[in-house]
Amino acid sequence: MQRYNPKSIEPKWQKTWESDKLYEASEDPASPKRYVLEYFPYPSGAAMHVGHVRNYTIGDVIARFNRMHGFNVLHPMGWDAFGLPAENYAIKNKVSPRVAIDENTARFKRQLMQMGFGYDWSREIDSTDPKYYKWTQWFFLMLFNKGLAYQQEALVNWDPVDKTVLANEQVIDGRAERSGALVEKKSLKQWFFKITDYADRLLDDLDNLDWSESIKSMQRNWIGRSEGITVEFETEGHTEKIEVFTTAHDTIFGVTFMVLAPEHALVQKIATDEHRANVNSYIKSTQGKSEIERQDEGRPKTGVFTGAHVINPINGARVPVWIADYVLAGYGTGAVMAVPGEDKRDYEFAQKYELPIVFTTEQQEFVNYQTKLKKNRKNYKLANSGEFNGLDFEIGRQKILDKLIELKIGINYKMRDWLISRQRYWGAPIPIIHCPIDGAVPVPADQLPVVLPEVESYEPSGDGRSPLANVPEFVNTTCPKCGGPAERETDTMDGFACSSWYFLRFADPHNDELPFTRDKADFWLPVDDYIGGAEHAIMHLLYARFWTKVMYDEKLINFEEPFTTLRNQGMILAPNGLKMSKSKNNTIEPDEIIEQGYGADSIRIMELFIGPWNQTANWSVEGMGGAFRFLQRIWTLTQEYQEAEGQDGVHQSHEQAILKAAHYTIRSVTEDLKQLGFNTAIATLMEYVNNLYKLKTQDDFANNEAWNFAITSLLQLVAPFAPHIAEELWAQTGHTGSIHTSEWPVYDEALLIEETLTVVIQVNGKLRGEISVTRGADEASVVAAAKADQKVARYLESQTIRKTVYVDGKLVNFVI
Ligand code: ANZ
Repeated sequence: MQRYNPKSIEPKWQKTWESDKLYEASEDPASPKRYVLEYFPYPSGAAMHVGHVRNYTIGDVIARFNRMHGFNVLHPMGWDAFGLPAENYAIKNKVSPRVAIDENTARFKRQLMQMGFGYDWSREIDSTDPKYYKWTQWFFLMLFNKGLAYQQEALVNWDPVDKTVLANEQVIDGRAERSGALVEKKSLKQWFFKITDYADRLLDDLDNLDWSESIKSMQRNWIGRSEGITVEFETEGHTEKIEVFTTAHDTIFGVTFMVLAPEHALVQKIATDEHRANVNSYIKSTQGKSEIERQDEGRPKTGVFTGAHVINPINGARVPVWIADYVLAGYGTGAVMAVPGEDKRDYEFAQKYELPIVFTTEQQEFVNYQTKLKKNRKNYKLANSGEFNGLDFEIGRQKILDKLIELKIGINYKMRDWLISRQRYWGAPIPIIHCPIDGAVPVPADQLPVVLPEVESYEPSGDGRSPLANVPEFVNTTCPKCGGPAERETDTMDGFACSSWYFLRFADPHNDELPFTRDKADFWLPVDDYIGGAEHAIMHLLYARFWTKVMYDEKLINFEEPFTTLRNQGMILAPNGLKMSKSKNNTIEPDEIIEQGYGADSIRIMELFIGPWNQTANWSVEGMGGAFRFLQRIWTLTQEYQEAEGQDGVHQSHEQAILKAAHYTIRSVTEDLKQLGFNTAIATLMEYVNNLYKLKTQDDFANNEAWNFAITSLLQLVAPFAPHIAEELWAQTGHTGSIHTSEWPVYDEALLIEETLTVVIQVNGKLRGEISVTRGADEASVVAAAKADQKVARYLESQTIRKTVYVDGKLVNFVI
C-alpha cells in the first residue's frame, strides 16, 4: 500500500492541470457562466501568509464547486502592483520598483500555484504593465472628455512623511492611513474625478446588492446624502456671494450671524484689516484638528469675528460673518447660516459671544430643529418670520421654500470628489499635456500609453512635485493641438484607478485595440462572487462602482454594478490571537507547512475548518495535524478499497446503510456549500469517513455498486477542498478525465426517507410523551399505541376522551 505523501502528488497534478489548461475559460454559451474573483493582491515585499491564503481558498472552493455543477467558471488572478508600498520598499532597498515588483510577483505566483488554486493563468494581468495601464490612461481620458476628470487648486490632505497628497478616504482621524503622519492642509493644483455626480446612483443602487449590511451602511454613511438647499447671501462691499447649505431653510428669518469654516476660500478676502490678525491666529490654532474632533458636540465652541457682513436674502437683514472650527470646510459649502434659536451649536456659540438670538416659533424659546421636524409638527406655529407668521410649521416650511425657489436648490453629500493625482513616481502617468496656449490637452489616444520613464531617484522632492518633474525628456514635449512646446503632467494616478476596472480586463486580457470588447465583458460580468477582506469597504468598492456606472453610461457594458455578491472573509490571527505581521515576526507561511510534509490540501482544509469562513479565527498548529490525518484516512480507505476490489458478497442490509450514508452526505455537503458552510461541510465529510470505516469492518470491501458509489462520491465531495488528493485517488480508482470537471454527485431523496417516525403525544395540548412508529402506519394503530404508552396512560386514566386530533406521522392530541 502506498503512503499518503503530498510532496509527491501535489506538484505533479499542478503541472498536469497547467499543461491540460484545465482552468482556462472560454466564452462558451453552452453552459451558464460564473465569475468568481478574489481581490487581486498587492505583491508586497513580505511573503503571503496563511491569512491571505484563506481568502483564495474560499474563492477556489466556490469556483470548483460551481464548475462541478456545470458552470462555465472564470477564476482569474493578477497583480495590483502600483502604489506607495512598492515605491517605499524600492527606496529602502535601493532597487527600482520594477525589479522589486517583479520579484514579489514571482514569489506570490509561486505561492499561489503551490496551493493548487485553479486560476486561469492565461489571463494574468499586472496593473504596472504598460499594456494594462495604457487602458487605465484611456479611461482617464474618457472621464476627462466627459467632464468627470478636472484639475483644480484645492486645499488638500498632505502627508509630510510620504510627501504626497491623499484622498479624503485615506485620512483616518486626521492621520495618514499608511504612514500614520498627522495630515496637513496644503493648497495645490490637483486632479479629481467627479464621483459626486454619481452620488445618487451609488447610494440608491446599494439596495440591490447582495453585500453585508455593514459594508453597505459604511458606504451610505460615507456618501451621506442630506437633503437641503444652498442659499446665496450677498457680501457687503464685495462682489463674491457666500453660499450656505441648510437643511432647515424655514429658519432663515432666525439667522443672526453666519459662520465660515476657517479654511473657507473667502475668509482672507472679506476679513477686515482691523480683524485680520485675530482671524489669522485663530486659523493657526485650528490647524491639525481632526474633523471628528471638530464635530464633537461637547467641545466648547470657539471662533472669531471677521469684520465682514452679509445680507439675508429673505428680509435684507445685515448679518455678521464669523469663522469657527465647528463648521467643516469639506462639507456642504463650508459655510452655515447660524440660527441660534433652533440649532444647538449655534445657540452655544451665540451665548458665548453674546450674539442675538431670535426664536422663529410661537413658543419663543429654544426649540431644537430636529425635534420640531420629527415630533409633534402640529404644535409649532411660525413667529418672527415676516409674512409667514402664524402659519403651521408644515405649511410655512413649504411657503418659505416656494419663496426661496429661485435660489439654487440641491442635494448635498458628505462625499467629496475623488482626488487622484499623486506626486509620486510609481503610478500610471496622467495622460495630459499642459500647453501655454491650449491649456490642459489630452494625449491623443493613439499615443497611449504614456510610458513611465526609468529614473535615477525615486525619492519625492517634497516641493509638491513628483520625481518625474526632474526628467526633462519626459516633461518636454509638443502640444497635440498647436504643435508648440508644452509640458507633460508629472503627477501619477492613485493606484485605486487601476483597480477600478481590472475585473473587466480579465474578460479580455490581451486586447490591444480596446480595454475589452463589449461582447466579452457582457458575457462574463458582473462578477458573481467577489471575495475579500472588509478593509476595502469604501475606497476600492466605491471607486469601482463609480467607474462601472460611467462605463455603462458610455455604453461600454450592459450592467451598472460590478459585483453582485460580495463576501468578506474573516481574518486569521496568529495562534496567540495577535494580528499576523512581519514586524511582529509571527507570520505563518504556507511554504513552511508544505515543506514539513502536511501539503497544500491539508492547509486548505485547515483554513476552512478552523471556523465559519466570515469569522476571525486563530491559526492552530495542532489543527494542521488533524487536517492531515483526515486526508490520510481518506487515502488509506481508498487504498484498501482498491486492494479489496474483486471480492464480492456484501450483505444486503449493509449495502443499504452504505448507500444511505453516501446520499445523506451528498445532500448535507451540497446544501452547506450552497450557503458557504465550509466548516460544517468538512465536519460532515469527517463523520462520513468515520462511518465508512465502521461499515467496512462489518463486511469488508467489495467491488459492488454501493461501495463504488460511496468512495467515488467521497472523492468528489472532497475535491473542492483538497483538489490534489482527490485527483490522485480519482485516477487511481480508474476514472478518466479530471475529477474537477466531473459532475457533482446527486443524491436520491427516496433513500433518505426515514423508516421510523417520532410521534409526539399531547393531552389537552400538553406534551406527555412520544412514540416511534413505522412510516405509513394507519391512524388507528398510532392512536392505539399512543393510548397504550405508559406515561400517557396515567393522564388518561378514568377520563373521557372527548376528541382525538391526529397530525399524520407527527402528533396525537387527546382532548379530555
Ligand atoms: C441652518 C440650520 C438651522 C441648520 C437649524 C440646522 C438646524 P446634516 O443634516 O447633517 O446634513 N451645516 C452645513 N454645512 C456645514 C458645515 N460645513 N459644517 C458644519 N455644519 C454645517 O446637517 C445640515 C445642517 O448642518 C445645515 O442646516 C447647517 O445648519 C449645518 F435649526 O442650516 B443648518
